[in-house]
Amino acid sequence: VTCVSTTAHIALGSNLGDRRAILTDALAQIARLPATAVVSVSAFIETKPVGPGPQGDYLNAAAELLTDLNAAELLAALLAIERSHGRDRAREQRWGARRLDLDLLLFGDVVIDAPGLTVPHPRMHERAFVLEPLASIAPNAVHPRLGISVAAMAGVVVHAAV
Ligand code: PH2
Ligand code: MG
Ligand code: MG
Repeated sequence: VTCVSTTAHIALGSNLGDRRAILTDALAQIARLPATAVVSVSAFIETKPVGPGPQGDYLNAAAELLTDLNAAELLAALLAIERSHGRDRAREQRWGARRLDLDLLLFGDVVIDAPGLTVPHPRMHERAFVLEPLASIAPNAVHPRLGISVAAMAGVVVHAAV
């Protein structure tokens, strides 16, 4: 069998419960997925909530994976891990508090526009809480739609926020 592994990048976030334990556990679950390895993980950073308030501060992180799953399979596995932490999308507010959020940011240089699966993540380039941890582990990863690196995107967002 020939396996062509893809480098994928994900964002992790939590602002309910024992945030550090939840993110650590989610990373262990991702490492146990079939045909998937966790290559690197950023520091966990404390961030102010973006979205409807009041809600608690987030712990955010980014990770680099190597996987033989396709993008749809990887996303389905990430959503199953969210559910295993008690997340119920039907009962929560958009951008509201959550125990665990796992977002698929980049999947190699793949571009997908399907219902429920947009890759690269449609808002990653405007979110410092995504770009800052991502830039620490994958500064040279390139956004295949925008054609610019993660480091460049992070710099633009930091300057826009000042
Ligand atoms: N996620 C959201 C909405 N707002 N704010 C921060 N700081 N971190 C997040 O991960 C986050 C958010 C929706 O997924
Ligand atoms: Mg999400
Ligand atoms: Mg999110």
